[in-house]
Amino acid sequence: MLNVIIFGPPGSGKGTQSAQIVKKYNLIHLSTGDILRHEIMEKTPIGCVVKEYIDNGLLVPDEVVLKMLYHKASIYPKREGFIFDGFPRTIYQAEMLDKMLERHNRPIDVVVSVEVKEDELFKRMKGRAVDSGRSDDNEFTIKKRIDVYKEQTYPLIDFYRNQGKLVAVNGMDSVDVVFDHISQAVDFYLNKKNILP
Ligand code: B4P
Repeated sequence: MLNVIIFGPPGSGKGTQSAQIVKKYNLIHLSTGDILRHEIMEKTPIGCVVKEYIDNGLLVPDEVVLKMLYHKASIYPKREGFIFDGFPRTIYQAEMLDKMLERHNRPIDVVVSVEVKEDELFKRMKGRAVDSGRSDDNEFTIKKRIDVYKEQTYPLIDFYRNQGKLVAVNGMDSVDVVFDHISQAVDFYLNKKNILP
């Protein structure tokens, strides 16, 4: 069993890479961005609350995200491993995730940090805006999301480096090449820990 976090700034390709990682390692994909967008699309009470945060490029409050995440994670059988995509995004979320996983004796194995330069992030998200229909893919919100990332999410790099779980991969290459980098990093951890994929 394997628990992976895919980490990186907005537009770094977390969602894109997660789609391939889940297939190769047979993991459950938990994307807080996807879960939140689903709530908005369904116009649920939570969706109505979170829409304003997302449209303004802000993080949704920790308690809302944590409640949704716990609920989603509890649906799956205990033997499955997860890839956490876009979560955690604050130190508090990371601490709460560690606590939740400790209770089930299934800690995070590896945190893959996908590194992409800022001008490339803008380029990708503006490119995606053309057909994503995402209300947060516009110039003002993209800039805000990157600022929020630097302030609230980037500190997680040290949090996981101190746990000895962080591995950085170059996210500037093509989707397939980035996936190769990630696979090598995950396989290295699997071998080190003697875990079968
Ligand atoms: P997310 O859904 O996580 O959005 P993201 O960071 O932009 O996505 P990602 O990095 O996955 O980019 P993608 O693969 O699509 O979050 C959205 C919002 O939800 C947040 O701003 C926040 O408000 C809220 N939220 C989510 N989680 C939260 C949490 N835990 N706490 C609080 N709030 C939370 O890639 C982007 C583009 O690049 C795509 O068009 C893709 O095709 C392209 N691309 C990918 N890889 C490429 C490559 N190698 N080369 C060229 N293009 C590439």
